[in-house]
Amino acid sequence: MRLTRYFLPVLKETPSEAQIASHRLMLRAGMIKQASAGIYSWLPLGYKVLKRIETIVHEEQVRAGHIPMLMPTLQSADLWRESGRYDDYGQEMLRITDRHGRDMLYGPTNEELITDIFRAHVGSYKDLPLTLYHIQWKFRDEIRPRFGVMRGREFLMKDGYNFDLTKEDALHAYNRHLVSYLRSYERMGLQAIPMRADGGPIGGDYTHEFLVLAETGESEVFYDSEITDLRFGDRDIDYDNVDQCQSVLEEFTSRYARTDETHDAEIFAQVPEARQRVARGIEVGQIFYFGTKYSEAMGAVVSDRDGNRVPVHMGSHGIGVSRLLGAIIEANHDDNGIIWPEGVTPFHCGIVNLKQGDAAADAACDEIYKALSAKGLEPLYDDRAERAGGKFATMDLIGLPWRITVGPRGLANGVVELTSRRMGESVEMKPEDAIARLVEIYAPHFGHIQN
Ligand code: P5A
Repeated sequence: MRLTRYFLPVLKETPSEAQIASHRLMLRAGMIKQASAGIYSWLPLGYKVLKRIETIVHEEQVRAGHIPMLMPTLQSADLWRESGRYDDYGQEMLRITDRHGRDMLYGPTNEELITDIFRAHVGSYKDLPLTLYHIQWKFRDEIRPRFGVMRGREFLMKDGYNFDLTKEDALHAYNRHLVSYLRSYERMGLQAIPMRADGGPIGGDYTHEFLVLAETGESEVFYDSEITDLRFGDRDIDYDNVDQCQSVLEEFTSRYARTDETHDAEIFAQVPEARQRVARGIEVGQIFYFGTKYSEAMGAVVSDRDGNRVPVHMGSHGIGVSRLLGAIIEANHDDNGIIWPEGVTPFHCGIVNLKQGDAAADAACDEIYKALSAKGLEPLYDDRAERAGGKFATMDLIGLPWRITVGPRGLANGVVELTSRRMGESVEMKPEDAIARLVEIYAPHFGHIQN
């Protein structure tokens, strides 16, 4: 993409309404624009990152054997009356009446709708196990929407629902989700720690939240510092292997890690004092096992091996897709702007032309642009007739991890500069070497980029 043809409305001033870095930087980098309280338009740069995150989530869910689909945002109140949640959900639910006087609502979550789909089409244990998911907008009329996309009213969530014959099978589904979430967050360059939590309005007493440690996080968390040494890494996992998934769960949840909702001072005191940590975190996901809560209320039953009709065991599992942009920025920025992890960056590298209009510099930039594109990399070429300082400031603000700087003086020696946004280091090299280096860096993150 050439910057002169793109839509990147960066702001010079720091917006006064933004209290935390991620909100400030998303507004300044022209990623989002508030439409009304807690509701945002996703401008091209923000939309690009949102899609990157969605892609990672999709890939990891499909890898775990879960099936993508799409349910609507608007739901009928009748289903929620069946589960008993229509009254329970309170003012967080946005209620709408259609022209025929029917009660509708903008879905805050989809347990009822998916259970209705299940009961209409599945009647036998032979069709189980089944896990369906979608990535869809939700609405929760939060009393205090704040921090930009972090606590929105309209927000994008990946929500998945498992249906199993037995509690044992449903717990395997729970473990599968835990593993796939660990993989997903690491691909986004994040460490998200599973912590024992509370079921809230979703229900169930077996639930973990995934928290990214950050001073600006809304949740208070208590943990054993050893947990921060754990990495999922690139280990191979067989999602059908019950023991393997269970052992990952045990590895990642055996040390003390709880949110304030379930914190127990007595148990925490047993953690060696030097390893006790009290901090804040951003909740980027939550998984639940709630048994037959919805299947009993809504008649989602199957016949088991003996022909008995039994309610299915269920769980639901959510990732805060839009909130993740905020969480990633909170964990990856400096005074000059965002520093995207390679796995989610909107463009793979910036090209800065130090002397726009100089025939050799323009030609070299065009060539580098073409060569990068041919390898499947997406560059953002700053081809504006601006001073170098302004171009660098924009690149730093929008946070592309790598920048190629092209100028007449370097070209005279056959070199350009490759700069790491995170390390701040610049290395002079031949253009083809810079391109080869970027291919090497990005190939592990994007399957289509290869030498
Ligand atoms: C699990 C999937 C559920 O709703 N039902 C379907 C279950 N869980 S949850 O924990 O309430 O939400 C899942 C994730 O969504 C994100 N989230 C939000 N993101 C932005 N703004 C909000 N107001 C908001 N509320 C929830 C969180 O990341 C949460 O973990």
